[in-house]
Amino acid sequence: MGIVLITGATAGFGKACATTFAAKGYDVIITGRRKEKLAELQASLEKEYAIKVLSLDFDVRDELAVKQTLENIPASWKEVDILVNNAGLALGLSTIDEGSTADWNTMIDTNVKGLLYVSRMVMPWMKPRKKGHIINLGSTAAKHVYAKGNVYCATKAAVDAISQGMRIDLLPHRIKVTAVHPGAAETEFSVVRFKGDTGKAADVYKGFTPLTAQDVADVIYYCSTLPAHVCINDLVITPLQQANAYYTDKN
Ligand code: NDP
Ligand code: 8X3
Repeated sequence: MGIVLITGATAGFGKACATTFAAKGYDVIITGRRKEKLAELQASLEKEYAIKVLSLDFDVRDELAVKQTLENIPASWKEVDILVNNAGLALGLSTIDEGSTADWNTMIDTNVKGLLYVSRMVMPWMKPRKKGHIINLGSTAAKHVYAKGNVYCATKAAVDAISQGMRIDLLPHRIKVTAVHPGAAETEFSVVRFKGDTGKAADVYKGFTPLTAQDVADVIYYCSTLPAHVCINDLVITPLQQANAYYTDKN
């Protein structure tokens, strides 16, 4: 089938994407910081499906680690057909005057710079092959800013803009770029945002049925199945009860 590289495959959307693409016969490159989660996922995918898995543990914020790790994978693994730029996070919810500069740096470095570092490495592998597909995880937060979401929303608006720029850059090379913008999905996202406070995280999803990681992975996979001349540029997916990033009809 081909090769898919998925960043942030240790949880949530990335893990569901790895499983979904593996089930369809793709070899998968799974990345993340948590080595034990990568090892578990690799073992289960290899057991379940007749595909190959390459696990790479690196922090997308670490430019040198991204470069050295990806540079050094075997040439056959560099024939990446689909890159899912998924690794990302929100940290905290606060007004800017009360915000944590450390949290801002982590979000900007991960969601924006990390995505760029990985793309910078993979795009030159795709260009000579005149084929490829880059799928970037934005968010409804890219489209509308919600109260106290300021910097996280800005990072996702940046992903939206970077996706548009990438599309222009890559059109001559016939490489597709799709930005997928999910609304509220129950993954580890809110536990990370609220720094381990599982009660606060669970409250986010009360009063409506959130998306699951699998819902989002199914949509990402669908985007990759279209004929060579068709590209979904920008796709927003929300739970039925969510109209946009700041309006959800709870109960
Ligand atoms: P999860 O917290 O469940 O998963 C996030 C993944 O990103 C993990 O695999 C984590 O791996 C990885 N990651 C985070 N920071 C880094 C880093 N510095 N280096 C490498 N990997 C990193 O979140 P989701 O699956 O929900 O989110 C995935 C993406 O979708 C994110 O970009 C998020 O912003 C976006 N999104 C999420 C929505 C939601 O409601 N859940 C809605 C819209 C968009 P590890 O910790 O092992 O490094
Ligand atoms: C994640 C969705 O609304 O929690 O991007 O910011 S939201």
